[in-house]
Amino acid sequence: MNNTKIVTTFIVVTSICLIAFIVSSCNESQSTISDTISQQEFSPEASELVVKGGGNLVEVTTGHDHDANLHTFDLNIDKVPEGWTRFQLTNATHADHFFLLYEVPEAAIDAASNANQSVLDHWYDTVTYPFQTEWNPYFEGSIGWGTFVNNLFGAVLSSAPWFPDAVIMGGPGITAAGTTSQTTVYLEEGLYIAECYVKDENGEFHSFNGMLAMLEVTGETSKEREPRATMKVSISSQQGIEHPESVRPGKHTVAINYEDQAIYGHLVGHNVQLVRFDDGYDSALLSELEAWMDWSDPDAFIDNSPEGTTFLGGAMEMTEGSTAYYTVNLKPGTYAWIAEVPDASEKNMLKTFSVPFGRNMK
Ligand SMILES: [Cu+2]
Repeated sequence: MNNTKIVTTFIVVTSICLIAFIVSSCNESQSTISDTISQQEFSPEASELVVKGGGNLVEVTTGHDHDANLHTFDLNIDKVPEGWTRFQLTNATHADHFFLLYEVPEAAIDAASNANQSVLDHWYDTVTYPFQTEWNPYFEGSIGWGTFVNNLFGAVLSSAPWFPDAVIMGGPGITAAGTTSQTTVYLEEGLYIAECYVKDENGEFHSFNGMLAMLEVTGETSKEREPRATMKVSISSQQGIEHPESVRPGKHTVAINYEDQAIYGHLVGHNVQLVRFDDGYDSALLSELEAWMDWSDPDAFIDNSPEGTTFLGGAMEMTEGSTAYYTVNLKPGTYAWIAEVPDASEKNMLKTFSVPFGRNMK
């Protein structure tokens, strides 16, 4: 992926989220004041990801303050040693969320210091806020897509010229309201920022409304070992998603390999998400799901995935050659691997499969 593509992708993503932060006004359909969901609302299937103690575990819990219109990431720690790092995302709100990690470039750290700001505040002011600001007129229908993209590039490359050098590092994929997911990635020493750019119904990205977090990775070495995969899934711009047809029920550690990376029509790259069909699927539901997966559509990527679908996590976008390990407990049923790209099925990036009852595998 060349720098231009990276810049474009990151600018869009980051800006979207940050912008959402500023323009804050709650929607009727959003969560209510007591916005954290009850324990009973957690999906038992998706929450049985028992994590043993020790190692590099970052526990991330989502929150939502209705009055302040704030979406939040609450991390149990803000500093971890270098190496394999497990992220457990517990979604305690009524909206779907993910946790996309970026490695912060040195130039951004210097720029924040020069501006006498924290890195997180500087990222918000120079990437997230301008992204939302440029997005708003497109969302409202007063400018076209091309104008939005030109405005966006002009704004972010001016305020955050280092943004193209922010490297996408994966992180837990879309995790439905009331579920938990776990994804492990390798992090080198440095500063990392995570965001979620699912939208509120008013077109504001969750990152704009507070869903940004920072994590420091120190020079110490983690004791966490590289996970051992029980299943492999790969994604590439040419072949789409490749996955095993037969999958046994039970706990899996899925090695998600990025054979390459690319920029699509929505300005960002491909990633790998697992979605469960609550009561099977038909072509209409697949179409609805596919349409929802395009953040650049003002009517899509809002609040929750279509009724009848539940996102169980996965791996957010990573650079070519990267691998994330995604842990999931698969109950019998029907599922799909899907990338967050426009027209995923045409790209071979919407792949259904089923998990049979018992152990009668082909
Ligand atoms: Cu979110």
